Amino acid sequence: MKNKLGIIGAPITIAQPNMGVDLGPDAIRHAGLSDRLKNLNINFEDYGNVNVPMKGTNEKDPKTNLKNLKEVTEGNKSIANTVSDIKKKGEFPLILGGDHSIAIGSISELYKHYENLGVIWYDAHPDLNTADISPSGNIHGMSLAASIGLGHDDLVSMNGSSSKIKPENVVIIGARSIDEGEKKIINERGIKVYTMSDIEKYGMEHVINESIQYLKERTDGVHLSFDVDGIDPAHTPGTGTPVEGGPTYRETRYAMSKLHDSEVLTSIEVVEVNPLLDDGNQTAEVAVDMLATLFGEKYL
Ligand code: B3U
Ligand code: MN
Ligand code: MN
Repeated sequence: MKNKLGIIGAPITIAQPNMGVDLGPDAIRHAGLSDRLKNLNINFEDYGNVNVPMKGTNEKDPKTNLKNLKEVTEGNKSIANTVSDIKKKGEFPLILGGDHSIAIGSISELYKHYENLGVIWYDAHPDLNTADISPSGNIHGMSLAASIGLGHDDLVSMNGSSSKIKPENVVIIGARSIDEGEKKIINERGIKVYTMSDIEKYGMEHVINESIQYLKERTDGVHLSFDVDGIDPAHTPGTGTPVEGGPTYRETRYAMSKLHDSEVLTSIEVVEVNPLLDDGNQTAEVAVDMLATLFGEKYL
């Protein structure tokens, strides 16, 4: 399947307000990622962390309504360049965040390698805000919007065209905190969303199978953008904006096992692990369980 993984840490933290999400990549490594991959006989190389600006402010720029636009843009360009190096080597990109703004950089490179890239956005939030409608000015809540061509030009046209992903090539799973402006974008652009209520109604088995089928029919590569706050915070408390009532550890792991079996994924990122907000390092440990499952680890 994947002949070799290229792993990078993408420790952007200033697209959200909490201290500590820059430690996410190392928390995930510390939770034993490399041993689990070795046990699966998966060939990989960890290239360490990308250098990104760490100093930001929690104030919105009154001109843009955004926080730290320049720094977040610069960090994401570096992430895009590193993802490009991994793709050039023919490796499967595995990107460890960092806050969810890193998807702007990763997708801005990944889309170039496919005719029609699809995205699975596993998250409590759809991250479809733009500068005009964002309640917070935090860019981590805008990364999916930027990837479908909506928002500030510096984010939207980063590293290439202004619309990287077609809205109909996106599937959001686990959403349960959707802002008013985001609802409008979902409806207007026809984005496929499985809310938490949908998961309760139809079950994860149905939701993940339908998502895989849907993307198989219309894309030639699928990026999984996995926000750990997608999972219920009972399992992943170490994250900046937890939302009660999410899919369980088991449901999520089941979905990851189905994604592994389907072989649709062509790149993965895991974001928003914040060990400073955690109880021990359990959120990174859960992230590693999910990654191991995505790469073929079996469990009962
Ligand atoms: N929708 C809110 C909150 C939020 C988005 N993403 C996260 N939190 N992690 C916003 O600020 O855009
Ligand atoms: Mn997110
Ligand atoms: Mn989220």
